[in-house]
Amino acid sequence: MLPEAFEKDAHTAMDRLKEMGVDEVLIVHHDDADGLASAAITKTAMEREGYGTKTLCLEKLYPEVVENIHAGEGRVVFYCDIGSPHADKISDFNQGRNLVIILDHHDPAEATDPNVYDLNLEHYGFRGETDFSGATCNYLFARSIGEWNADLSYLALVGSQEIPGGLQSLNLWVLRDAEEHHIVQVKRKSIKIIPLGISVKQLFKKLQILGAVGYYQGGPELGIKAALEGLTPEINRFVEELEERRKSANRKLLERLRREGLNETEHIQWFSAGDAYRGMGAKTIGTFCSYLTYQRVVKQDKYLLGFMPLEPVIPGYGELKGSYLKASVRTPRLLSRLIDEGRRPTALELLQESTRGFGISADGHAYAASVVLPTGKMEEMIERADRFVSDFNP
Ligand SMILES: [Mn+2]
Repeated sequence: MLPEAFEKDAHTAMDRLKEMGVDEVLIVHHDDADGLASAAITKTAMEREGYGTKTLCLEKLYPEVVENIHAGEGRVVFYCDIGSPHADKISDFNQGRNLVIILDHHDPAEATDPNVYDLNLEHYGFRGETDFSGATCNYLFARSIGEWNADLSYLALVGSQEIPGGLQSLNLWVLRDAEEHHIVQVKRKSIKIIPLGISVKQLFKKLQILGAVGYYQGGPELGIKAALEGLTPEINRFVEELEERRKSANRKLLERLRREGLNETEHIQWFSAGDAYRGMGAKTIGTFCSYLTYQRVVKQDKYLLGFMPLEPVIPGYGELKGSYLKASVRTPRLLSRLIDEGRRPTALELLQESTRGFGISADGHAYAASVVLPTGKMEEMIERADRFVSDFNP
């Protein structure tokens, strides 16, 4: 069963949307497989209602972009697999001017504008870490519009692959829904998407690469298309190319770091990737840092920080006013143990504390986290991080 209160609110939001009298809706979405699957669902559901759609894929929710989106009036804006943690700021920028529907599973902040509908199922008693993905939230919204959207159910299952521990709660309901409508077939734990002839896992893996690595090369749009129509030989080739390019960038950067070593303070070891990942999405730095924690060049008792410059342009949006860096932090094994014992701050605490006042969208958990910061703030951040660990008294 769909949660009744959610279904009721989804209908209210949809009624409001119809009253807006717009021809087109804007779909802002995240860059990973869950975000692409989310966008594919809501795009299709809205087109079936007769609306044109425009998608905007964001790696992080930059305040200047949100401000720009909400400066206008009378628009309809969806936030898919992104937005809930910033529902308060979205409300501040929106000031009642536009209708906003958030379909997300990240920990929500309170929306204070009545025109901002946050339909995150965390508000209905479910957990976004275990029970549902962003794509599941988008699917349940589409499904509450009508049963004709049941053919999109597989996309919710694709997005849900990012949730550890398998399908449960709402995600399990979606699996049953998909089976009942003959959209998927479960065979020896593999879920096959009947209309596309591939498995949920296969599609998930390709979308992860298209969205994150291919971010600046039309990857997100191609990913949405692939999510709806299936993989073509061209798309498969493009995914392989992206993988190759990333591997070669990783290899070169590792060689450089082995040669030059990392920069160090008392508690921090850090490096700047320079233009190693130029033209690739910013997730690449995080993946590389994870890999690096197992290499000998890394000290086991210090936080590992990697920085990379962000491109000045957001595809489909335009130029950013500010100049930004992405920072990723990972904790090597020994340090992770100290964090577990409460003797060191978590990776997320370290980033939040060291970028307080200027960091954008810090997110993550105990051993891995990331944030965006203005380019000129890197040294201040490193200093503050080092001091925070020195002063840390549990
Ligand atoms: Mn997600």
